[in-house]
Amino acid sequence: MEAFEIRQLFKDIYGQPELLVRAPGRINLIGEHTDYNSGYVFPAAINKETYFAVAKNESRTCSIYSAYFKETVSFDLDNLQASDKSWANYIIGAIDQVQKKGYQVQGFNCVFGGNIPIGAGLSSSASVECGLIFSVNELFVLGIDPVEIVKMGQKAENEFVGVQCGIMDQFISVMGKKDHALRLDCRSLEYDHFPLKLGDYCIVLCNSNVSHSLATSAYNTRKEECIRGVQIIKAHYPEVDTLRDVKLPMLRHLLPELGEDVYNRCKFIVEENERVLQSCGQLQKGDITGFGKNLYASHYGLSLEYKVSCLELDFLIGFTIDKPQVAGARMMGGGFGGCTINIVEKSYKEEFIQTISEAYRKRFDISPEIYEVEPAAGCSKLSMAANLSTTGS
Ligand code: GAF
Repeated sequence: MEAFEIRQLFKDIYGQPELLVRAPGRINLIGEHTDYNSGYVFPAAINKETYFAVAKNESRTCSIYSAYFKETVSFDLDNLQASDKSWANYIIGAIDQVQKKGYQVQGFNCVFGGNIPIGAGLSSSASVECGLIFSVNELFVLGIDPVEIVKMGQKAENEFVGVQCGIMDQFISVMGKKDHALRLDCRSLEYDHFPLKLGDYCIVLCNSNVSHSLATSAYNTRKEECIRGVQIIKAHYPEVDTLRDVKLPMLRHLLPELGEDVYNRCKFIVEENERVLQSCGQLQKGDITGFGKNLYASHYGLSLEYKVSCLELDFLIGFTIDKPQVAGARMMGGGFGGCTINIVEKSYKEEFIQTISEAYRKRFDISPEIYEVEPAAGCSKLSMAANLSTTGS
């Protein structure tokens, strides 16, 4: 759904909205699973977004209609409880954080929905958490600064939803910049925007349309394995606080103590951090070939060492390998399903979409969805004017 449709739905259900907000999903160029290891990530906000229409209702109750799920949930601000509708916990968890930080919120009505495919690994959940906090911040003039919105969104997911995610998705949903990617140091939260200029190439996402049930539990397990790795390494190198501080030679001689699985997880993170830094330099120089090689190296690591890929994602990447018009590709996000990101020559795009779709359908009997995306701005207010066709500027 588009912004004007969300605004219309609000009018139909609740009357005139006071405010319209957009909150983008994201891609991640490179730097996977590094965020919760205090490392580097290189995401971009995209022109797939969730829209919020909101208005105060002069009560202590919030009524929220999700156009993604076609359901309404109401809750009492003085008695927040987890909902049995999982989508609602992203909203309730976000309000919970705002109140816990001492900000005064009153009752409001909200309709939200948009065009981020759910479960595709494009961070629809971060867009919902951050978009909602951004909306109440505007509606009640709370004065929450953008990085605080990011942290509250992440905490909502950690505490209310129960996914121990890092900060990347929320950070980019709030701090994204049109036509730019963002390199984030997840330890200091220092960041730089990089113009995302790919020359003759474009970004094509292939949604595997699978979402394996392992995703959440394996995500939390990977985080625990990294923590275990750091504990062992720190006993030998007290200066190490996170995997960000580790160099490969330190790891090698600890292999027997770490065990093969934890060693592989740590090795992947150390190398992935290095790849992020290299990739930023390569994109600045217009070295798409070098950048593409790093994407493939990232995928191999995610698949063979970090073990968060799956048959379907490996197939989609395997399909691209002998195609000279694809500079690089890899699975994107938490893993076990969702999208791959592909850097494809513009002139080959249509043929790529057709051939990869056919091959995937033939192999798995599933139709992939393909999206071409552009880097967009982070959360922002939209004008209430009648014509809401373009966003993300
Ligand atoms: C998910 C998480 F939400 C992020 O924090 C990040 O860890 C990502 O998986 C993997 O890089 O999107």
